[in-house]
Amino acid sequence: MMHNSISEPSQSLQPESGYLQGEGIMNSEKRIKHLKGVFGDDDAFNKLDLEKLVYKVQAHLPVKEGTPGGLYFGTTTIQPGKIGKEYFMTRGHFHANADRAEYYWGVQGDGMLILMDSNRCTWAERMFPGSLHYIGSFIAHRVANTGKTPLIFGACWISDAGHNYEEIASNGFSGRLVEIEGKPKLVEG
Ligand code: S6P
Ligand code: ZN
Repeated sequence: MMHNSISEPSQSLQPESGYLQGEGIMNSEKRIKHLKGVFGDDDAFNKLDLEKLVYKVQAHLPVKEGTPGGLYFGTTTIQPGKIGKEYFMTRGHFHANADRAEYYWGVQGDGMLILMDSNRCTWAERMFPGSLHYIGSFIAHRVANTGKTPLIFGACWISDAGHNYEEIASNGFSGRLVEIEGKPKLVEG
């Protein structure tokens, strides 16, 4: 049977800013106070205003978390800034179902996608407007803003991926992205 109906989409995405609007868009924020233990320099961390915004996430989660076969879509905006020499960045995670992959892509600004495999080998890929990143199975991922303007990136992931934040909270990544002589560098740590 044919429905003969034409409707407007329930959600929209502003292509230039990644901004999501419409039904059921989830918004969350991470301020300095939410990121204790994420950055290496505790003294620098303790000097910052606890309410300062580091990043925000918008997401469209159309099916219940854990549903096989669904997809989620999100936009993350990381403010420019550093804690000591380390750039503002996301907490980072493995997926709870660690073999589930994800796409990231750059929308605005300059950044670095930091990746770590299950042998704790860490590497990074440059992010810029239009950069595309396939994050394969068993790879932890976090993003740092290396520029002077907000870094905006998109993400699409599987609804039964879940998030394992505990592994990174306990053991971190094996490399940290710091600014040395004005340039981003991955160092042990
Ligand atoms: C979800 C996806 C992103 C991140 C967001 C914040 O799988 O990777 O939406 O949740 O970039 O990062 P994090 O590490 O705090 O979740
Ligand atoms: Zn993820």
